[in-house]
Amino acid sequence: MKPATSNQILLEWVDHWTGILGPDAVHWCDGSEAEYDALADGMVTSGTLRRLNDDLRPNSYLALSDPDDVARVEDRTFIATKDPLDAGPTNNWRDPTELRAEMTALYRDAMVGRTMYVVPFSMGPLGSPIAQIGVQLTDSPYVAVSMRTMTRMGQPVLDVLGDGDFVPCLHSVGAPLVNGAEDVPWPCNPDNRYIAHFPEAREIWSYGSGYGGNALLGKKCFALRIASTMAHDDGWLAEHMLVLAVTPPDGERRYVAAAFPSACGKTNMAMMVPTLPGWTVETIGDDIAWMKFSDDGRLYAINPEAGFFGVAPGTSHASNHNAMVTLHSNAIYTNVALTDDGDVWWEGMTDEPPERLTDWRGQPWTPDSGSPAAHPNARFTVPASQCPSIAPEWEDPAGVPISAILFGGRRATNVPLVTEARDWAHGVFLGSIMSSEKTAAATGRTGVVRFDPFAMLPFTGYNVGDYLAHWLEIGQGADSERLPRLFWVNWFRRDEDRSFLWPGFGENCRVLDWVLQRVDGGGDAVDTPIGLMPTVDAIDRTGIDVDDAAMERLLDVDPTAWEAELAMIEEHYDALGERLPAELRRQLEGLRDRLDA
Ligand code: O2Y
Ligand code: MN
Repeated sequence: MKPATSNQILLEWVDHWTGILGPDAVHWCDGSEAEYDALADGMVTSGTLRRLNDDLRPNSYLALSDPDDVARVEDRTFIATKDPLDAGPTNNWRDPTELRAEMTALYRDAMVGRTMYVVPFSMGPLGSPIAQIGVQLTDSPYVAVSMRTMTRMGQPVLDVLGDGDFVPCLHSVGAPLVNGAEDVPWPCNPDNRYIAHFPEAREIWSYGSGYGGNALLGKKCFALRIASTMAHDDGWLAEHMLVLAVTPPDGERRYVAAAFPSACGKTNMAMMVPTLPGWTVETIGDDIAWMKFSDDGRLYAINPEAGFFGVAPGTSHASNHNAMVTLHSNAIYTNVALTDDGDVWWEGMTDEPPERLTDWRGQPWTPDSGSPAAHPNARFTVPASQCPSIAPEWEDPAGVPISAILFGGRRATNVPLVTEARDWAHGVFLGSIMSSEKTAAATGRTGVVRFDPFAMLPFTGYNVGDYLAHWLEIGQGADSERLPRLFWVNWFRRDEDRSFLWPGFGENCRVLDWVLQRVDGGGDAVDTPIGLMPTVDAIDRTGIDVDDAAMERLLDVDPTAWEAELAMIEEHYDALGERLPAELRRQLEGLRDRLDA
């Protein structure tokens, strides 16, 4: 297939890498449905995909990965900058020259026996002033079709690109088929994985994995790690945030962004079915937000993605009805279980598991098997446009104006249901101390607290101290009246008997209600040492079983418990290194003083 572009830099880059990678063929992806179908058919023939029962899951496929290639590999994720300090203490640093040499040796002839796909993609609606273009070279047809779902992909992207700049993204599964060697369903090279970022050159090189964020380079690698460095340099924000459109009855439509660490229910919240009568909550995005200032001084967000790459286990009509409806067709499932009638299943989808399944390793499975039928990180890849809650304006090239940003985590203790920041700098402080705790599975007791500033710990492509300084600077340069208001939320606080104090899911719209009242200058609040919190009656509890005592516990700030929290924050800050902004230390001292008062 002939490339329909005259972009010389792109053509030369593709030629250069074709020479090194040595593929048998080069395929420029046009992004058409016919191309998607042909690639999927080819993968059904090769055993990479299995077509599901068309009566139950039209136009949908199941992929089972290599058991050693099932998730992002943070220990093999590198930020290569000239100065190690520019990668900072939270990233794995590599010298760019050395890393390029090491990886080029691996890339040599890495695509022998395979086709190299040239995948032009746009992160964000085509032509949006907030969008950016990338081009990924990959030898994985699974990646090529997944990129069609997750991004705007193909010829229209080349048309918009013209002679402009793009982010070069290089990917190989690292499994050449030398001397006509036979292929396997999921080629990869688990002993030699590299997910490398070169922020100074704005380039991504990935090798050895065909899975998710390691291989679909538009997502975490580009839209977060590389984009965060672009955003730092150019005065915008690339964040690990969902975006919602919220419309109260007879109220103004508002847009709320929310950062939660991985595995805190972001996709569920993004597709929330609100329980308050007359409210609508609609989805703009479920994982990543790019936010830029517009001429009116407000921050406008786009969802740079076009699809959802969500965790399947735990997704059900009870936990996320809109996701279940989204998944009715045109999906690729990876590492879920297969039913006898050619449908998919995963833990949590139904109360009772089917009597018999084929598990994610392709083995017969029964409820007595003693292992999960679906891998805990099993995924679905599905177009966002199919989501019943998708907002009509989700592809507006101008983006949507953000009124509030929530910072969340999963904390059994100490962190109240909702706290409003006093001002932008205080909000940045709250974002910097976001944390989650893992329940120790064996005991069900409180586990280790892991701080995850802005839910960006694995995704900031540069020094975390500089990242936090950038957030502070965004506030300094803006009209404070037009900035989003910042809030800290925790749906996961538990009672002494370990039960959750707050019902969560669709009931979280009650917290959104208070948040939007605050944005509008209303909502009853009290000043506490950690920020502004709702009075016990400020959040509408009509129709839910949360009594005053539970609400008091949800909003409790216990100075003794917070002494221990302060010590943890101190330690967390020490680990963030020498570029931690002094302002955040000042904020911490302010908190200490208020707790002591
Ligand atoms: O395991 C992977 O490769 C993907 S991780 C992921 C996927 C979608 C959305 N968020 C995440 C994440 O880790 O935050
Ligand atoms: Mn994520």
